Amino acid sequence: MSQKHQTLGEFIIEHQSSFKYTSGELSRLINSIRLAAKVVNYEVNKAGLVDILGTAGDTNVQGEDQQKLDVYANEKFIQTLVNRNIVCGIASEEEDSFIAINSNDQNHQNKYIVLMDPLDGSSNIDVNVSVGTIFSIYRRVTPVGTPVQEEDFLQKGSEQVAAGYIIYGTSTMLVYTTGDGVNGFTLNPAIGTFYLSHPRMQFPEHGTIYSVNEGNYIHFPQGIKNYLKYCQMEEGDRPYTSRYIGSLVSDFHRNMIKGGIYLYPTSSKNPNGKLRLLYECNPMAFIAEQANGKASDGFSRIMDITPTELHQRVPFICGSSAMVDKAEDFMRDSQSS
Ligand code: P6P
Repeated sequence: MSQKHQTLGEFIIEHQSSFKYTSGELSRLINSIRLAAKVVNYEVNKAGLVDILGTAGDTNVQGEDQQKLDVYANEKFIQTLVNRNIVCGIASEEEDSFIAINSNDQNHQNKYIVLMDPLDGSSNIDVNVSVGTIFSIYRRVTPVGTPVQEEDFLQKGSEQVAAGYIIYGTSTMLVYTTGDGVNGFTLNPAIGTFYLSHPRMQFPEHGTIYSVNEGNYIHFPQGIKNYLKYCQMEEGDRPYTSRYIGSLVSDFHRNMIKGGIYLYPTSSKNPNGKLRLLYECNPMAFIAEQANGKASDGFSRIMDITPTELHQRVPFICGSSAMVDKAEDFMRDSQSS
């Protein structure tokens, strides 16, 4: 089949044989994420037209104001995954603890769990800037047919079987990997179908864009300060361009296409960084590595970190491999000096 007109559904069927596990269930899981993405996309795209803007009057476990669309997206993804009886557990940025599904049903043979940030960058909603959904999929490690346990969710990122994001931007795209490269699908809203628009996405090994909230500069570790000064120095292909949207999915997506690096370091305000390991950093790291990029905490591979808690935060440096290597060099040099 001609790749350029392939739909997401056709792609999933054509490639499920390349997935090392029994892929029927995973295919159904990706399809259910596709459905939820279309439902959320519809609301995100009309957010300015109905009274769905503003906060939901509550805060999540992160202590952040929950935007109504945060709550809506969280509910839609959970509802879709539960109703289609595909997973045995869900963890979400918007849920204090993980959700065990059908845990009292001994016949419950589902083996996949999903971790997600249902609407990342939601502070951008009210100002009409692109936001995204991030998801991460694992096989459970506790016995099938028993209620999921926290250890099912506290697996290293290297154990992920699939990861992806939906970016609700000038167009809506679903970008995901099952460990055999990264492919991007663009939604045709007129017919509600995702088409393969970006086959085998790859980070350029080097780029000239850096994405960081420079307002936190004085709070950064010295190694990060030194790297940013390196980016701004007049030499060779530098100074680089600074581009920061405040939405991880959007900055990551642009950097993967054009080449670049995203940094959310530790700071005195965020001593462990701000981004969450399980449902932001690990899925984006899996995608980055599958696209020949890199993802680090400044010293070591993100996907090698052994998680200790559901909402744990880590420093995050991700993007073109040569740029991540350079940032790590500055971090190591600063540590040894
Ligand atoms: P700051 C959104 O809240 C998010 O998790 C990422 O999507 C984004 O890159 C970052 O935080 C923005 O954080 O502190 O720069 O506003």
